[in-house]
Amino acid sequence: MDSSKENKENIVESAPRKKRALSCIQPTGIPTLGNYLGAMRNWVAMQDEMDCAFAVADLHAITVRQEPANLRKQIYEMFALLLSIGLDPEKTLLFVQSQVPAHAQLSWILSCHTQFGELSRMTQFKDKSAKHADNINLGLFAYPSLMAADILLYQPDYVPVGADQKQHVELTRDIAERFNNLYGNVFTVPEPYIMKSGARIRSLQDPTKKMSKSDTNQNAYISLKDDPDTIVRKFKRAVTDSEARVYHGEGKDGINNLIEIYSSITGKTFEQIEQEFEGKGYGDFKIAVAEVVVETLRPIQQKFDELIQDKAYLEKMMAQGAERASKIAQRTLNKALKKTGFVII
Ligand code: ATP
Ligand code: LTN
Repeated sequence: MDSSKENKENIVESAPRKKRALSCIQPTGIPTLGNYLGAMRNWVAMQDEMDCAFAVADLHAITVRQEPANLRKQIYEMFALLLSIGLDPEKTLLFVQSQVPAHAQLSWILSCHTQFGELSRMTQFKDKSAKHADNINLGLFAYPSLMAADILLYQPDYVPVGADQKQHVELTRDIAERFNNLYGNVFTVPEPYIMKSGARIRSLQDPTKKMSKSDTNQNAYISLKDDPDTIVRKFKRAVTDSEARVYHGEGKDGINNLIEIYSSITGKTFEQIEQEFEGKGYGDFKIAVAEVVVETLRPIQQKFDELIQDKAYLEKMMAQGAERASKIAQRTLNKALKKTGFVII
């Protein structure tokens, strides 16, 4: 080996490796402001500092019944939205989960290392099985082991999610540690990465609940596709209290939520916001929150409207993502299969 090449390799060798991050979002509807502020916006911020991978978790979506044509439409839309919020496929791996078969394969192996008791404790399972009492299927129950496979295949250090997903990432850590203890080091044990601001945006109609895109009441959430008038109307109707003074305090869940949204977008502290709206009523405050949300969503919506027209481009980007993702995922899957005792040919 010539010495200059040797030198270069040494430099690469000694440079600390970039941290890795992975997260996914289900194509179960147009994301809400909660999804955006709690998760997606942070993904964009992370892509310059870390090696990132983000996926559309379409296999997860069928844990509740989906109409096939609608699911297909939502997969395209969610993929287009990932591009619209500013994720750059040159820097960041973007893909659709079902297009990388290793996810379902590793999920089976991990299922055999996940306990019934652990899965029974998952809040999302309890919530969703109460909501869909007529369809409590095996997939809904086993969902966290598929999520663990999504994560562990890519050996990430961090999983950037909203607060509601912390429990699933912790279970992923337990599964990874159990597997590593049994068979030797196969998986990186990842950490949940939850931002302080925006991690739990609440429903505009019932601020004790999280804002969710599958809420049956459309006034409860701001969809990333809502037009300015709709956004203003929904904020005007947001449930608050009867006190009419803007401050963050106990028993003021509705106003606390609006302050949280305003703070998370403008970067202002709660105190600065309280000062800004001193002597003003809830009406003025709601309009101000609506305005910053409208301006945040405007460029995303413009890009989305453009991209969603171009199916061929979206499919090309999906194919590129799936190819790159499969290479990484297959490497981890083979390692896990081999360590577990399977014959690799
Ligand atoms: P569904 O309503 O279909 O159950 P969801 O919106 O709760 O879906 P996902 O689409 O799978 O859930 O969530 C994608 C990401 O958005 C996750 O990281 C999740 O933690 C985050 N997230 C979801 N809801 C909120 C919220 N209200 N506030 C902050 N983050 C959220
Ligand atoms: N369970 C998540 C979506 C999801 C996910 C993942 C998040 C599926 N696979 C892997 C992070 C990493 C949800 O319901 N929000």
